[in-house]
Amino acid sequence: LELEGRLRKAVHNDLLSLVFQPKFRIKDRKLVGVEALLRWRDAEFGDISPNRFVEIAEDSGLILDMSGWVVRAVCRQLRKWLDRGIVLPVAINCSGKELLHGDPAKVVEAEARAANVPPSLIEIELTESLLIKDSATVQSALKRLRQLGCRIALDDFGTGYSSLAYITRFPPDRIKIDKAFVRDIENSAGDAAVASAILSLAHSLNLVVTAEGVERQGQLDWLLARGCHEVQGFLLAKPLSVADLEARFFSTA
Ligand code: G
Ligand code: G
Ligand code: NA
Repeated sequence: LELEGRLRKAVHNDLLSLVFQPKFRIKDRKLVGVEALLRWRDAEFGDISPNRFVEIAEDSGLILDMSGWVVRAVCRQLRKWLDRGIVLPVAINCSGKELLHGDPAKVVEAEARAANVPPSLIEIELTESLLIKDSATVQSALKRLRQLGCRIALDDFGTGYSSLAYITRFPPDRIKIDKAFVRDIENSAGDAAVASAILSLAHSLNLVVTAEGVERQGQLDWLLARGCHEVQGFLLAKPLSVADLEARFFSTA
């Protein structure tokens, strides 16, 4: 409860920050986008994991203010990059509560307009668990995001319940293979089978596939050989501050 109060203060006083994890096209390792990940360092408790504080935010109703903060921060960052001629799509994580209780399309539209950035540079990553609640509310929220020009990605693919039915009813632009299946992909026949099935499904539906949690060259080689399009993971880049990201990919020096 004390943490909840501190989180509320952090959200309302701009004490959160974002890091950005690069995504690469496998075949030539070209940077194709970044995923925005929230960070919170409390003065007393230190760094608190988003796994923990996103849950606190959801349970306390803070989640809508928090995701509003994220969308605004991302739009402002996109503007700064565009001003320098950098066109870099940014993915934002979206929790189920945000889709069910909020109006993400309205928030994205307002913030994108305020910052004067095209919504097509924003991708929304949905965790599958929420899609089990395949409600009319979720469907219409997604439809409106899409109409705005946002891309939709299904995150943590393979770990949920309704994934297979879901992608035919609401085809996303991209699916992300959960890192649980990537961890041991070269050695575990089971994980390899799941990843192969996801890849062939995605190929036949013309979806882009991003593999998460790639830490070793062997995993990358496996994925490349089987037609995975993009990778994310510590092998190529961990989540980076804006300064580190720019120094590595956009330094003019
Ligand atoms: O960033 P890792 O670096 O620790 O992130 C842990 C989890 O927190 C991830 O599964 C990610 O989806 C979630 N997360 C990170 N940033 C955000 C955010 O801005 N919104 C939501 N809803 N979840 C986030
Ligand atoms: O599920 P989602 O994509 O939202 O998760 C993002 C989380 O995954 C963040 O906590 C991020 O720090 C973490 N992550 C990113 N790359 C790797 C990796 O190569 N290995 C591991 N173990 N975690 C990673
Ligand atoms: Na994600």
